Amino acid sequence: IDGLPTYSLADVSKHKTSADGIWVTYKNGVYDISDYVKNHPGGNKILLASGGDIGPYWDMYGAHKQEEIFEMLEGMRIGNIVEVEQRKQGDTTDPYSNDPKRHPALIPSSVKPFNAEPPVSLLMQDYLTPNNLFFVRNHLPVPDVNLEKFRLDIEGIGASGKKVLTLPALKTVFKKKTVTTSLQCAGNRRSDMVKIKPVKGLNWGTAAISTAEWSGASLDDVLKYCGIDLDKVDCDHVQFEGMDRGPDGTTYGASIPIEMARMLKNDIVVAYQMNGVDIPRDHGFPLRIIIPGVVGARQVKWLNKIVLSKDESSSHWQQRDYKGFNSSVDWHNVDFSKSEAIQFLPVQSAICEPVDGQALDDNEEVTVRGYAWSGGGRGIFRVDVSADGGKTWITADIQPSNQSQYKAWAWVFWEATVPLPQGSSGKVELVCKACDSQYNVQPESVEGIWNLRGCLSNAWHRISVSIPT
Ligand code: MTE
Ligand code: MO
Repeated sequence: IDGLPTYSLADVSKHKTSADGIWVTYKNGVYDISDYVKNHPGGNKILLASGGDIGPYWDMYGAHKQEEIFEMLEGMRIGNIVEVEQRKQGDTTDPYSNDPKRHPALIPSSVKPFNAEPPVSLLMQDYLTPNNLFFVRNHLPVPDVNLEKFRLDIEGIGASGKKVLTLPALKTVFKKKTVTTSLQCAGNRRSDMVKIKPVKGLNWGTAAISTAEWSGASLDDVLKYCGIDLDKVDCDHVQFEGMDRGPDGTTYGASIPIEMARMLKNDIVVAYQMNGVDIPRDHGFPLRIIIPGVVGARQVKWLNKIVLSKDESSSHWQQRDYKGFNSSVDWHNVDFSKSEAIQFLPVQSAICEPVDGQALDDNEEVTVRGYAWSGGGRGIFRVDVSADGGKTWITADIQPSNQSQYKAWAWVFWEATVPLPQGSSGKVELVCKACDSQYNVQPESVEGIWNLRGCLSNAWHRISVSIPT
């Protein structure tokens, strides 16, 4: 190890492709993995770290695999890192300078505010998405919350003045409630809609969806403690407000109708934990509301206020965004007051393996894997997969997920081995579609559901792969 040349992280970052050589770092070692990658083609996850540190990816390998990879790496060591690179000092004029560090595997669709999805190749690695790979959807800078001063206010109808709860009170006064739910952005799979006609919105692929186990106090318990009975209170909406602020001082906010709050009351959680640890800053530290089966936009992060009201949240995101329209409505004739806010999401599924554009090495059959989920607690009854663009179908095996079909808050993973059409010219279209426990199905084409914001993009998912001829 001594006597090997030294490199800067900037040097390493220039080696990301087979043309330039593929380098990675681990601790203070620099490794040239080009030959390894050449000899192990196809879906190599180590490639995600090209030009950078494989440390953040380490957890993805099993314990014995880690040792194997470490030994293998040592054989490819070409040098050492010398400098401890100075972290850039925060620019105080940039409202985003205090945003947290993110996992390098996340694929940003925008950086300020930060929005990113995990690579599809990692989405199904774990049923519960690891916190640092969970998709991130921020509209504003991540607030820096002072825990000493942090309070949750509960006000409005039935609250007889303002009630205030501290974080320690939320953790000790109430029974800890845990729910496993998938969160999906209304814009997941928007990139399929963009292919038809441009839309306004982040160009999400198929991974603006993730799943976690959320723990906290149940909303029902918190309201009861404040003297409010969800079943009797004479209000029409429950509003949630976040601590993230725009330049004009307005905060992120959303609301759900009171009837939804009643229907879901045992499962709405004022959450302080995500997968067993404090919620990370990007996902709402220290508190967020979790409303199972509902669109991501209502699951307010950095929650510091709950208001019982006759009115919906007046926030931009409740009133002038996250609503559906038909495909003839565009920006010149849209009237947001004429459409209902998106709440429960429709049935969805997507193929994660193989990935779009992948070259398969078999021309007999292909094993296809993906996720499926529906809103409103509707489970997944069936997922179908086709290797001929939707003419013939095979029913996939759904991995058991230990939830009732009528109270299924989290996604399912599925898998199907499908024979490949013979005599095809080398390109094959793989398609999947899911059916939920109310026999709702995904629409066949995206044309009929196109809308100006590119929301609710849930047509049959189609990918194209090539097969050896
Ligand atoms: N809450 C606040 N306070 N600010 C936000 O920007 N984004 C919403 C929702 N809650 C948002 C928020 C949207 S649109 C989505 S899809 C989810 O958070 C994303 O949650 P995640 O970043 O934990 O994946
Ligand atoms: Mo979203």
